[in-house]
Parts: sequence; C-alpha cells; structure tokens
Amino acid sequence: MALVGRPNVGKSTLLNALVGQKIAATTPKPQTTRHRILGIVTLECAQIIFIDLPGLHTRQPHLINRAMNTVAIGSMQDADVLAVMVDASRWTPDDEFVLEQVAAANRPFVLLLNKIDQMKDKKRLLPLIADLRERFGTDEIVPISALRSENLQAVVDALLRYLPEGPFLFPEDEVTDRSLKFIISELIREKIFLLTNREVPYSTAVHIEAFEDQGKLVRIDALIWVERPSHKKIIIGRKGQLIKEIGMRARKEIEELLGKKVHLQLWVKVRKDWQDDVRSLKDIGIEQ
Ligand SMILES: Nc1nc2c(ncn2[C@@H]2O[C@H](COP(=O)(O)OP(=O)(O)OP(=O)(O)O)[C@@H](O)[C@H]2O)c(=O)[nH]1
Ligand SMILES: [Mg+2]
Repeated sequence: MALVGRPNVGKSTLLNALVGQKIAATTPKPQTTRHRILGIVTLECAQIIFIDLPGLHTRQPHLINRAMNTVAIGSMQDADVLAVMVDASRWTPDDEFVLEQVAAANRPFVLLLNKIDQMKDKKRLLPLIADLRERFGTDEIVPISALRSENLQAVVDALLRYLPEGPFLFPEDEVTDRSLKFIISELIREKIFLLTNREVPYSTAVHIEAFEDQGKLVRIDALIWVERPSHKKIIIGRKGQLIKEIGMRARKEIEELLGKKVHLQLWVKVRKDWQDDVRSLKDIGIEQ
C-alpha cells in the first residue's frame, strides 16, 4: 500500500497516526520526506504495510528532486493498492501531476481527502467530493483528518478491500523497516526544517556519525551537511543559538524514542552542491 500525493498534503502525518508512533518527519514545509519509509500496522486479522513516499512535485531544480519523484513513481508500480492523498484546502498544479501519475500507474486506488478539520464550512465537503470524483473517476473517497486521527478506520477498511491475503511479513511488534539511526537523523532534520527558512532547510542533510549505547546514556554524534558556508552560519546562528535549539528539541524527542538519556552532539559541514551529487545522495540513502 503506497501513500502518494503532492508534498505537504499530510502523508507522513497519516503514517505516524496509523502506526501510533513517530517514525516519519512531518513539517509545514513541502518536500519534507525524501525516502521511502515503511509503516507496519498489525491488526488482529491482517498486517498492512504502508509505504510513505516523497511528495510528487513538478518543479525539480536538483538531482535530489528528480530522485525523490523517481522513488515515488517507482513505488506506485509495486503497490497492491495506492492511497492517493489530496488536501481539502487547496488544489495545485502538483496535484494535477499526481492525478496524471495515478492514471499512468493503472493501479487500484483509494482517494484520501485530508485536513477536513480545517474546513470551516462543512457544506463545502460534498461539492468538493463530487469534484474529486469527477477528476479521479472514483467513488472511493475517504474524508479524513490525519492530524486529529479522524476517520482512520475508514481508511483501513477501504484498503483492506483491495489487499491480497498472505502471511504476516513482519513481527507483530515492529512498526517500520527503518533503523533507529535513520529515525533519529530524520528527527534532527525535522527540527532543522521547523527552525529555518527558504532554501536553508533544503540545503541540509543529516548523517549519524556515531551512536554509542552506554547503558543509561546514549551518545550520538550527528553531522549536518549544508551546501554553502552562508548556510552553515545560519544553522549555527548567533552565538550558536540556533544549533543549540535544534539540538535541544531533537534530543528531547530522541530521549522519548529511546527511553534513555541522550547526549547529542551536532556538527555542521559544508558539502558543496550535495543535492546534485550522486555519491552524496547515495550516502544518505536516496535511491536513484
Ligand atoms: N490541519 C491539519 N493539518 C494537517 C493534517 N495532516 C497533516 N497536516 C499538516 O500538514 C503539514 C504537512 O504534513 P506532512 O505529513 O509532513 O505532509 P507530507 O504529505 O508527508 O509532505 P511531504 O513529505 O513533503 O511530501 C504538517 O504541518 C502537518 O501537521 C490534518 O489532517 N489537518
Ligand atoms: Mg512526508
């Protein structure tokens, strides 16, 4: 089951809500997710594998953007069913692109209309659904609020109708295929996305250099790549204020995740134009 949609519609928020744990970064900025992330939901009678994907987008200034789209489009082909997400507040050219890709993929899909909590006038919902039915040519439209976990059972029910029966592929207590290190690097990157603006967040990538479990304490060294020296200055901030804030916020969440005290050390290094460099993308696990 693959989650597709333009950036920022709420795919990763839904993934986290479904698995009941924060495994994917979510921010108000588009293009937060860069990787394919599996979320495993084990029910009494079934196990559903949700695949969160980078948002499909048409403006692709860098190699990383094209790689993100390639991952998303490639994953659509492999899925038994797609959950296609749109945002109730806005239809954009990127949604149009999603629509084209969904048609080209020729897979069964369920349409998720997210962020209905933001709709002040509930009377708009029916015409909006009618409009989407027309655009996508489907009756399977589920209005939800991923943020408030509203109507998620209907999502599961709709998808179960399309999923083939088979053995459980993962242990029942597992929620993702991603390593702890990956989730930690994403939590740090999320804080950078939340605390920086314009091109700066996109200029960063986070690599965990060291992870040492010392029993009561876990020591983590993380390296933040930036594309330019000016971005390094911004990330560090005046008197190191910003990097301190990023570190504090990330550490709090990592401690919750690990259930242990964490000593988090952040480093910043310029890696020029890494967003266009095949090797750098490989280093952070972005498939081509
Ligand atoms: N009001 C409201 N906000 C939501 C809802 N779902 C997600 N959001 C917000 O929308 C923003 C984007 O959410 P993400 O889950 O990061 O979106 P995404 O589709 O994964 O975006 P990309 O990873 O960039 O493709 C965040 O600020 C979320 O808090 C919702 O149901 N209601
Ligand atoms: Mg996402």
